[in-house]
Amino acid sequence: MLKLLFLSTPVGPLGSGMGGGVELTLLNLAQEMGRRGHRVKVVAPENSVVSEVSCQEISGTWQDTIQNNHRDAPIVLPKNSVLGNMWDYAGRVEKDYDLIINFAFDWLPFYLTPFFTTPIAHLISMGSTTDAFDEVMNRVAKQYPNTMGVHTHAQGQTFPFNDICRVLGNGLNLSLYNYCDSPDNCLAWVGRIAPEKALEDAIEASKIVNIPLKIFGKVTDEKYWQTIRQNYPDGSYQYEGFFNTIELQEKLGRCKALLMTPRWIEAFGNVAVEALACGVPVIAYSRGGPAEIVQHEKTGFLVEPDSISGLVDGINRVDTIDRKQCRQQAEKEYSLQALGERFEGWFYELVKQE
Ligand code: HBI
Repeated sequence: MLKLLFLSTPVGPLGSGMGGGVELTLLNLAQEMGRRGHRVKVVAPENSVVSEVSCQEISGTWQDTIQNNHRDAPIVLPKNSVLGNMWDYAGRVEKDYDLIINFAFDWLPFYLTPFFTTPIAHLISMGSTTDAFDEVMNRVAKQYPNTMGVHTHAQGQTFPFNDICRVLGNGLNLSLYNYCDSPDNCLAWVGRIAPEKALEDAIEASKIVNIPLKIFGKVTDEKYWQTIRQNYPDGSYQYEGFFNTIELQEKLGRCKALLMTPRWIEAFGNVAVEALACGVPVIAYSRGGPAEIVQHEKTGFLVEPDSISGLVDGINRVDTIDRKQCRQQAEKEYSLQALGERFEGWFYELVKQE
């Protein structure tokens, strides 16, 4: 039995959707490790919503999301940083734990790693973003090999230390997702509404095939969303809003396909697995995480990145996909049991090494 301390992302409370995929990963992992008999404590910004797992809420100023930064952006910490406060807490209690797992994609947890005695495992939730951040991750990777966890090879390859990354995939609580065999005539797009997700491409493709697009997710970049609304005034798309997992899967399952149009290297792409779990084929740019999840022509289509016509071809062929194959792939590779197996093995290696 391991005593595990999970340090959350500082961009907002767990359950708010600000943290995108990493919120889901943290909560799924905490519950699965609990099921496996380990003791888990989550440290997260105040007003986090965490069920079945004990959570230490920390006050302070949220961290700005890092993905809009230029490569030469300096490291920024706001006054009364919640990230700093979370790690102050970790420093006070580290002796009570066998392993600390960091879920923040931020400079500070890496910089602090050598000052902690309890080993720290880093689950890296994005691809390389700024030089100053890469520098500190690289130093930790060299000094503590095997502590840098990534979701996919594509994500690992964006870092200078990709040869010593631990590739862990990801996983979901599939019991929350119901298989749907007969969809309505609509397409889905799911994700944080922000420039790096290139929602405009999905809207363009849905207009060409004349199939309505349903958009699910949190608007995390208001200016970008206004631009979309101005550029595409007519109703070929419907913004459904941000839903919790139970509501999302019910609506997503009723779609003919999920369109994934990432402009950036998606570290993983939880939404691809959520769609597969509901029997929904995924039509994705062959880039980043989704390219390692979708089985081309079996559970969806991988198309040339940034090619609207590629998306259109995929949509026109989507009825050739057997939706049951999608659910089966999710069960085989992305269940919580499969996720727990991979992470538990990693954790024991790190605790033994110590
Ligand atoms: N930005 N500064 C910062 N820290 C994070 O942990 C972070 C982020 N942006 C996005 C994000 N995490 C999550 O959406 C990941 O799932 C990508």
